[in-house]
Amino acid sequence: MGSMNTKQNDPIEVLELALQGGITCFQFREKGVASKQGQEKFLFAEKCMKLCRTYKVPFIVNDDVDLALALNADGVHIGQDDEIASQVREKIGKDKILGVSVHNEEEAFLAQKAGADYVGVGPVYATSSKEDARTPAGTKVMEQVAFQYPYLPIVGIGGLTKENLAPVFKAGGAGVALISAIASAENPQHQAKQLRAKIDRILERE
Ligand code: TZP
Ligand code: MG
Repeated sequence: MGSMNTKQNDPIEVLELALQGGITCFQFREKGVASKQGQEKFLFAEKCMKLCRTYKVPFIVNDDVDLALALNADGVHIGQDDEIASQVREKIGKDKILGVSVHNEEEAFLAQKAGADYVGVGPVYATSSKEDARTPAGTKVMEQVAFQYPYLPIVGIGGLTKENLAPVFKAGGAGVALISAIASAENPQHQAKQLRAKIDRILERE
């Protein structure tokens, strides 16, 4: 769930506020030194998933394909260091969402060939939410991937806020993924609502 704001430290509360604010998809990221493991992780993920279901928002598990299957989550998101996308697609079947992080056209080629429903491209800007994040790459790769694979939805990620997300859509992005902009906001519900409104305005103008 990334870093949380200081006011609302309960991630379930933050998630509910974000859902009330209008987020359209949620990715469960429980990783790092102090992260929950085993049954504790399963129960936490299940709680998040049930909340997402209440709001009819897809619940996607990061990295952990077995957890996604055990929970019957809506999908899985994997990076280049995780299981190979084609194998994950085989494991989860055709009906679950498969997202793959890519950093160049070659990785995008392999991801779409493996049946990815969308690709994540980033970090667009600098971020402190991911310890092993690569050098910020702006939107250049996104533009290239959007040009090569016009029907492959691209989600921009990394350091995005409502003030700086417009270039992602200009570059052909279909959406944005954010952690700190929402989770560290004073008021996550209001923040999500403002993000939603900003994105709607950008898309209307296209
Ligand atoms: N992948 C690339 S950047 C990033 C991930 C998971 C972290 C994004 O977090 P934030 O707080 O929105 O910059
Ligand atoms: Mg990963």
